[in-house]
Amino acid sequence: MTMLELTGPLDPANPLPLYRQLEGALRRSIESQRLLPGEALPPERDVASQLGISRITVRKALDTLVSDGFLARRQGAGTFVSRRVEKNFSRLTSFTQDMIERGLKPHSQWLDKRETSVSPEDALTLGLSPGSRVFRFDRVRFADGEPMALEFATVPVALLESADAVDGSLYAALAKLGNQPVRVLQRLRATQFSAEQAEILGIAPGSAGLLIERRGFSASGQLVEITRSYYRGDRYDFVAELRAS
Ligand code: 16G
Repeated sequence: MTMLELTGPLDPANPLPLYRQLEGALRRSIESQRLLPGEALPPERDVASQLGISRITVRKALDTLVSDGFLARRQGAGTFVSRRVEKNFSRLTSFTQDMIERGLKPHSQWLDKRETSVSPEDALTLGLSPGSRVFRFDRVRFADGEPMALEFATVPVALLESADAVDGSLYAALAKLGNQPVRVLQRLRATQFSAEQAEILGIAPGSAGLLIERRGFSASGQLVEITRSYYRGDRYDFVAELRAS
């Protein structure tokens, strides 16, 4: 499909500036899935010549769509429609499940994986005595090779065979001993990624994200994880179905 077919002609007589018209037209194409996640846009100069507008106008429209998370630029490869993931808050799932259900391939990069003494704060929450042993699992979480989230989990040592029992999925490892969470409490907070976090995720410092602190309880009622997940705001939509009682 050519750009003109996709966006329709832009109108210089319209009081809306051309870059805003282009931005709106592309946004509508993405929302209506005429442009699909992962699809590449033509180079900026081609978009400009197909629509008879300047490259600066094209750049301005694309910049806004990139910062709003509709498009993503990849160094040397061009501009692509973002793969946004819908995270459903009415279901208890793991990152691995979320990605597999969407046909995306999950993988993790370890920042830290070790056995250590519980922090005084986590000891209170987990109901452990000071000095108790816990596993720390700090990871960057990827979908199809793209960093999506940073995750920091604390788990009492008694609930897993070893730290190395967690290779891909923490929940799969917990489930082996029947310790997977069946109920969770979550606290959500808006966050801005620090320079260090942003570098790990390959995004601009100060980008918006969502911090979710999850406390998971097993079938026996034991607290099995305290996990802080920092999800990229430009990759996630958070949805939940709620019913009036
Ligand atoms: C999700 C959970 C996190 C859990 C992880 C396990 C939220 C907000 N957080 O990211 O608490 O530790 O999944 O994923 O949903 P895994 O089984 O793939 O390691």
